[in-house]
Amino acid sequence: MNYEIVIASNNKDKINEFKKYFENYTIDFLTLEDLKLSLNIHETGKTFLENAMIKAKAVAKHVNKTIIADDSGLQIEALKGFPGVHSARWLYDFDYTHKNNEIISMLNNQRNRKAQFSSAIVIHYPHKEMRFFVGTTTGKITKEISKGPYGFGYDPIFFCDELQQNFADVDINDKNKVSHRGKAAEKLLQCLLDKKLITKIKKR
Ligand code: ITT
Repeated sequence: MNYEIVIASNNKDKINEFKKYFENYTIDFLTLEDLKLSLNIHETGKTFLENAMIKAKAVAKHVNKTIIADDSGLQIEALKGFPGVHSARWLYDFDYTHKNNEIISMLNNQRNRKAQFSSAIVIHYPHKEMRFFVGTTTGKITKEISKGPYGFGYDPIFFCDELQQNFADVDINDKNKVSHRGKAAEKLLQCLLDKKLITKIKKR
């Protein structure tokens, strides 16, 4: 029988990245939508880790299963780490084309375009034990929005150092190999394998 994990997220793109990352392992992912769970979670933490714990604990009040939560965001060096934990809530009523254009204009004439994406993943087991895993990936903020077909959020303005490509120009598998979420997920995967909660699916 597969191991059931609830993903404590309403972000469909994040959920897709998780499902893709673990597709060859014996996990059945359930989403909040699958569980018909609609929660208004206040992400009041000062760090990605605090917010990931807040999300996991909020869902754990309603579901007695293993839960994972991810809190993530973009940190821009010249803007002292902005938007950071505010990545989702900043200019909340505007779409990402607007937000990405806004960032490009905030960096107008700025030579330092260094940035990183960070992810903190928390796993919360039914017996309340929690473990966390973090990942970062570095890059540069581009001067134009990529028209590439992939990615979401701030991906179209992020040129990844490791891939030497914009995240909007690489598919989900390639992004997962180097991304903040992929690196945190790699540590989570190792933990689940070590605990023998999951195994790799043998291909015929
Ligand atoms: P949940 O809290 O329901 O998981 P969310 O989108 O609100 O969904 P966060 O609070 O973690 O998630 O906000 C992270 C935001 O940072 C997200 O909405 C994106 O705008 C951005 N972000 C995070 N990871 C990203 C990635 O891989 N590519 C592009 N943008 C990303």
